[in-house]
Amino acid sequence: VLCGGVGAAKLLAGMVRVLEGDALTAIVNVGDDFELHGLEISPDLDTVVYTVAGAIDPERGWGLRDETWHAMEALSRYDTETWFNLGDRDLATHMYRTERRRAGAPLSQVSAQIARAWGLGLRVLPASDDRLRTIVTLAESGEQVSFQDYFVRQRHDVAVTRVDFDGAADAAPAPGVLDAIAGADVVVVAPSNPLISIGPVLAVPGVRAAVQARRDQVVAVSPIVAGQALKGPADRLLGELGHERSVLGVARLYAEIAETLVIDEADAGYAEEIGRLGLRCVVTDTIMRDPDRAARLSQAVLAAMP
Ligand code: FO1
Repeated sequence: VLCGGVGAAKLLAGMVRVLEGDALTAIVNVGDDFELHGLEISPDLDTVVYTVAGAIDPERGWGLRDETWHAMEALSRYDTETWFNLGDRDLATHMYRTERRRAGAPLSQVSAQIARAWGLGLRVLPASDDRLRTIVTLAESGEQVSFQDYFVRQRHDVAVTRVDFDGAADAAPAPGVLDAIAGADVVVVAPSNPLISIGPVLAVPGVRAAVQARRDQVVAVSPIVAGQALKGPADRLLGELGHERSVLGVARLYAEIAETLVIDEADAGYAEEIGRLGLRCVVTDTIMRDPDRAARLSQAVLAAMP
């Protein structure tokens, strides 16, 4: 499963209910990663681990439930940035990852240790162990900012003209990524933002080609329902970056790499047009309101292949 953040994590939490954990490999975006207060932070990797572990905060969709914020309150005394909230328990994950990375462990090894520490059966792989950062160019000023500055500090309510993946050209797929794609019975593109979550995963040299080579076994799930993103800026970004703000825009982005596109019942009217783009279209309820719905969507995704 190619993953971004929240939508992907919810689907994975459903998939582990219908598959044995060890039958599942999550290949997770690292373009949102960044360093803050000397800590290495990997939001999409942590959101996947916390959600599948059942420890995620259900309202926020990121960070841990029952969290406290004393460290951030204490930090606000000093002249440093506090727009990115790190909960007291969440800090332990960033401290551990930073400690291991400073000791020379690759991100893939640290991610495996974190997943194991949370008792997860599935494999959690970063798309790459190398530095890859999503950089967003703002329409207003032409300024280039980090993903988290755009997404969190500016609450992503600023127009964007470009998205670049710094370091992608020199990045290598993390160990196991290409084998997982080549060997999978089904390759799933999770309902994450096609441009800023799945894009950086496919931008790692070799990954897009590996997925394309399996196109007949690739099933993508649209993160856009009735022209809207369920969470985050995917709909606006599609429009700002010149794509159609609908499942058709998603279908065009995925046509080369996926045979099948799963869309929500709200978009059933698009099924024929999607078929004309050369994709098979499966229409089902894709809104994962709870783990049962996520499990049912997972079954539909796994059954979607011809
Ligand atoms: N998102 C926010 O909107 N505000 C935050 O303060 C915030 C903190 C945060 C801390 C750890 C973490 O793993 C994720 C966090 N996120 C926060 C979400 C994060 O920006 C997004 O999950 C991804 O980068 C996009 O999927």
